[in-house]
Amino acid sequence: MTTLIRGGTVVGPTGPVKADVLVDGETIAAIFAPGSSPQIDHVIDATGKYVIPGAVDAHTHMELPFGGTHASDTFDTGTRAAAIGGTTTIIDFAVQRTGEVVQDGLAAWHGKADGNCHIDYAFHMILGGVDDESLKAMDQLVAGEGISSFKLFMAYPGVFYSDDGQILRAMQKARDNGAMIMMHAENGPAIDVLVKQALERGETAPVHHGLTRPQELEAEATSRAIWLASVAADCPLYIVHLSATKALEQVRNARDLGKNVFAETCPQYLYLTLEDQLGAPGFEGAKWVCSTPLRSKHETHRADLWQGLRTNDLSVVSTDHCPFCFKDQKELGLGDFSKIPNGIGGVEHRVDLLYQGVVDGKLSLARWVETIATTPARMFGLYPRKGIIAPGSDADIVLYDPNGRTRISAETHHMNMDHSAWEGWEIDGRVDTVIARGEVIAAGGEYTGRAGRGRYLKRGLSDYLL
Ligand code: DUC
Ligand code: ZN
Ligand code: ZN
Repeated sequence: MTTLIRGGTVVGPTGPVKADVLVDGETIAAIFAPGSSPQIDHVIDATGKYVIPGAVDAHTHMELPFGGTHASDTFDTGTRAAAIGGTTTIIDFAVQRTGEVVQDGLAAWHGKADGNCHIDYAFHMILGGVDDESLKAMDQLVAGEGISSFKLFMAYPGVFYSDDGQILRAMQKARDNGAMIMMHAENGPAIDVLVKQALERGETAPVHHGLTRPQELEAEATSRAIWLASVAADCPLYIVHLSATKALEQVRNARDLGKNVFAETCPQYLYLTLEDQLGAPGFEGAKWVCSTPLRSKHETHRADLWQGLRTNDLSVVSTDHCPFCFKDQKELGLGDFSKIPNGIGGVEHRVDLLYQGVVDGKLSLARWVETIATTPARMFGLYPRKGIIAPGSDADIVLYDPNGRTRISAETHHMNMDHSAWEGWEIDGRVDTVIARGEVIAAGGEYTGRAGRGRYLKRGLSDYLL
């Protein structure tokens, strides 16, 4: 079937332009100047709407085992929510648990996702242990499985943690095979000392999760990761969920030196704070326990992160979607903040929350699209299939209504969570229509997609490799 999306303003990384988009089957066939498109029976009227590439969320954790429980969204519920919010591709993190064969961890992740996704999906691989076997597996995943990025943790000793020697070995391997190393950059052993001392003082409330993870320990780990990557012959390095000014300074300095270093931030760090959310009375703040943590509103983090997005020191906005229900899951940490499962759910809201940055004058339209769609696709080897409205690309298209309004609430969201990190927030703009590989899966508030229509995407290498 051919469909013409007529009368809208197509937004790409180079800016907005009035144009009509012709979709043929699953792909974009052509783009026409207004008034020059052919006669087509099936027309979608995009007058007054932005026509943007389906968004790409490069950081999600469906069903992640964490802290004695599992992230509460399955691939079914999480990708459905993503789709409704205008995200048409996710890259989730498959997990190699410590002691497990990497390929077994990957097979288990395929088992969770296969047949359950509403949108196309790909995987990064978390390495829970770096040794001769897992280093060999990295080559096989890059060459044969379409997995070209590996996440390592400088935090969580005894769980996901890798020491500096392991990190260096994985980086050297990545330098050889073209993969990207993604780093959770927080100094875990130092954090563990601060956590123990806080608990000994009787400081058990959720806010102490943030206070025991000071920005200096994020900056130190970020800097150490950057220097380790330099030693590994400038292995490409991507810092995940960057939250704070001092860590951003490390990334900016490295990029100014021309290093192969990139970073993402997440909506929670752009809007939410240690005092207003994590420091909410009683145990309420548990809803906002995530790592890296929310930062103080009395410092310049949020303004600096918005600026980093404008200057491209921050290249991508992902969600780090890792939802846990308050009841029975977050509650595991009642009386001990260190037992609260870490994570915030937000896969449904990233497109809207970042559009609010456009409304507020913090981002251009082009930069909005670039940070939520084009750059994540390019960063992780999905471009030009995803992340752009161009002939030959998959017809993943969102019609965005700048005159609409979005109200966020646990009562109306589609994620499998009993609360919302954004409860009651009102946002200018609204996802109007979502098209995934040529199929309209959401329109005017009605969802018509289905589990199993999403396909696994084998990824190539990053476009940003030097
Ligand atoms: N951070 C989180 O908040 N949750 C899961 C893992 C992580 O690094
Ligand atoms: Zn992390
Ligand atoms: Zn994460």
